[in-house]
Amino acid sequence: MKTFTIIKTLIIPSLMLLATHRGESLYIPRDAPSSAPNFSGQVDGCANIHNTFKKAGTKEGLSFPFSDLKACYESFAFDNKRRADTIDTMKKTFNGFYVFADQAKEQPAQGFDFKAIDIISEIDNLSQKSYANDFEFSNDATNLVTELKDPHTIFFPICYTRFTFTQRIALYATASQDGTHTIKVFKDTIESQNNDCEVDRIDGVAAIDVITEYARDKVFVSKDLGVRFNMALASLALQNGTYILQPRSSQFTLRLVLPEKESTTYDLKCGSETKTITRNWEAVINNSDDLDKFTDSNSYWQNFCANPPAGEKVQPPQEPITPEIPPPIRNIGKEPNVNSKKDKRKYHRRTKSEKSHTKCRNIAYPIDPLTVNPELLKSLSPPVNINNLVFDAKIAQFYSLGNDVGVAVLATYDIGNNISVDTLTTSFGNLQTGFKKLADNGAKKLVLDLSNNEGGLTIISHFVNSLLFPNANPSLPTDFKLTDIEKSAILKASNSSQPTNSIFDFGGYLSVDEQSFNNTNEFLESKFIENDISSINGFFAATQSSSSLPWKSSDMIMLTNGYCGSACAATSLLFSDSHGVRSVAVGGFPNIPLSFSSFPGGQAFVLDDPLKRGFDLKTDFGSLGLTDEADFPKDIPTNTMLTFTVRKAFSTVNADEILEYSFKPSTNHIFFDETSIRDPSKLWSQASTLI
Ligand SMILES: *[C@@H]1O[C@H](CO)[C@@H](O)[C@H](O)[C@H]1NC(C)=O
Ligand SMILES: *[C@@H]1O[C@H](CO)[C@@H](O)[C@H](O)[C@H]1NC(C)=O
Ligand SMILES: *[C@@H]1O[C@H](CO)[C@@H](O)[C@H](O)[C@H]1NC(C)=O
Ligand SMILES: *[C@@H]1O[C@H](CO)[C@@H](O)[C@H](O)[C@H]1NC(C)=O
Ligand SMILES: *[C@@H]1O[C@H](CO)[C@@H](O)[C@H](O)[C@H]1NC(C)=O
Ligand SMILES: *[C@@H]1O[C@H](CO)[C@@H](O)[C@H](O)[C@H]1NC(C)=O
Ligand SMILES: CC(=O)N[C@H]1CO[C@H](CO)[C@@H](O)[C@@H]1O
Repeated sequence: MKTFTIIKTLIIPSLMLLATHRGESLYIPRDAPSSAPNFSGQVDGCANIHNTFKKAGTKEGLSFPFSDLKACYESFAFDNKRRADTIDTMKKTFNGFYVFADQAKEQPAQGFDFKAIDIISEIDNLSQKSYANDFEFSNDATNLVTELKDPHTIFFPICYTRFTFTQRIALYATASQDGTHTIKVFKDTIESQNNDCEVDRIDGVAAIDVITEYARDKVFVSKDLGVRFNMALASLALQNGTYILQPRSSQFTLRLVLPEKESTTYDLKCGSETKTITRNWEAVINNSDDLDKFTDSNSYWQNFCANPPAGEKVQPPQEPITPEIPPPIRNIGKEPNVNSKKDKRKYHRRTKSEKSHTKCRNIAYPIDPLTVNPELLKSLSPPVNINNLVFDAKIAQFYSLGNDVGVAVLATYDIGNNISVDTLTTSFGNLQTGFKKLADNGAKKLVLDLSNNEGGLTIISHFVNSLLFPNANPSLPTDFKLTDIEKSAILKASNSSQPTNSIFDFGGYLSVDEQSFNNTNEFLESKFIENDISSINGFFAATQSSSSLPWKSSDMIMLTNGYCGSACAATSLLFSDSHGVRSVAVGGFPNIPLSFSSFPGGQAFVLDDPLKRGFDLKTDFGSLGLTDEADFPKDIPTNTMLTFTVRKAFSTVNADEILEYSFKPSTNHIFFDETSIRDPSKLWSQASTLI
């Protein structure tokens, strides 16, 4: 039996935007419903929201005033016991499983910008403060975790994130090498004549300073402030074949967390004219079905904040979803020469003594980040028309620019929740076809656009690496934290006579030189990689096409806005470190180097998958019979998603270099202008001149 392991390192959830799937309820069952807190507000904002909805008689195009949302959120009484239980769970999760707790205490490497913190003692400090209501405490916990500037790691309250706040405007920045840096209007859906006006001041303060401070304090999608600055502003991303606003971009004017005040003034310069506009925050519900679920503060709490919500049956723990699937394609063709190192890699076969993993770990990440209120995003996106599409692979698109340049836009490594041999083989085949068509069209130079790729399946990342560099190891070495509780899981999983679906089962991994682990000690003492290489090489063997692409490192350049994360960061870091591929990053600050990728992590994991798809820490420990361990985190008393980086990735060139904490600037740096911010093909042309 062959191995087939899929690890999804997807990022997710930013606090920017996020929602439940329509019809599915997002909650975390626990043993008993928590009681509703007593209503403590003066005005029942939740009831006002309901009344606005009733009066309108429709769910379409509704928005609600900031003041009602604020009153609604602030209406839930603070509860000491709830705080104590939440803190206990956070501490156990971060102590036991968060792989970067030690690194987070160190001052940032030059080039990065974040506050060094001792996350455990900071969590402890939450118990010293006084809070006027539940929202204040929850917000403090959320903000504390975001200080790690690690989007794999979030404390995400479902209660306070059902609405998106918008000012119906999106901004961008132009810059030039001489140091000029200007904020402009990307799209104003209320007064379109403001588009491209310069934003001089925001609430009376220089606009650049306001956006920079917001990016420093509130945006957490990267340890590089320049990347956070980019994501505070508008950025278009290929989503299911169309360019629209990236759901985690534009964070200054599109927020999931309640803004601090009701309105903002913008002083604009439009040609020779100056004007001041004032914008109030409006709240738009993402899933309009949610409007049927509450009439006042009490029912809002019961349905969105309590754990579990009213009306939801407490579900018995489910068996993990583990479809039996064979490796994608059997090795065919000539027998490998097992003495050749290269062939060993290509045709690695499991011996009888190896643990057999024929199960696909079903690794649906809890939330699909792209299913967020698409209407709001579309309304803020200009139309994008790019010619010369050569092939559309959905997760990627391939374009030919005249003069010998091929462009591969690798938009995501996430193939959705239908992960099977068929869907993976299709994705592999499509990616291969796209690159081949570029080569067939005579592309001598290759621009790889990795902007806004938030990662997804590591196996797709490894496939892309193997496609372009067939003779090299496509994986980054990783390691767990190896705390006592993780060691107990590793021992328990390895002592099982059957392969388990636990992420702590060493059968799912190989040593860095691609050997199977024979016992727990070997595993505990080594770094390791995902055990997916034989599946990828099986695909190549079947299609007899592993080395037919024409490009060398020096024929390629990677283009990014720095927001190439997780499994995308893994690709870009291998290309750069191991193969010397150059990179051009766009945006950030003039004269300050900009990262070409962010949050390589390792692997994100979630304490308890709100959608119960069987891939979370609680299910994992449940299957090992270890949830009663004293150090295992109990359920959070409110409806909250807690995710954390559980594995760290290392450099392939410096064995002890932890990539998440290494600043890796791009080799070239360019900036947006009025055209290229709305037309990615302008950036492709610029990038191609650097090859
Ligand atoms: C809510 O009110 C009831 C009755 O007034 C009281 O017994 C209870 O302690 C209050 N609960 C909270 C959390 O304040
Ligand atoms: C946490 O609390 C301790 C003791 O009260 C205090 O010394 C420390 O400064 C606090 N840390 C922060 C970051 O607030
Ligand atoms: C993606 O676009 C296709 C049409 O191009 C559509 O049929 C499909 O439903 C879309 N998928 C998602 C997830 O939006
Ligand atoms: C999953 O993908 C397979 C293969 O493409 C397809 O046959 C099947 O219908 C898909 N299942 C769902 C639930 O979309
Ligand atoms: C391994 O399993 C056997 C029974 O299957 C049990 O007796 C032994 O204690 C287990 N060892 C560990 C380390 O859990
Ligand atoms: C497992 O044992 C085999 C045979 O002795 C050895 O070649 C291989 O290196 C071992 N695996 C690891 C990870 O050490
Ligand atoms: C995940 C989810 O519920 N998305 C919804 C957000 O809101 C839009 C429109 O309001 C829906 O179309 C999405 O399905």
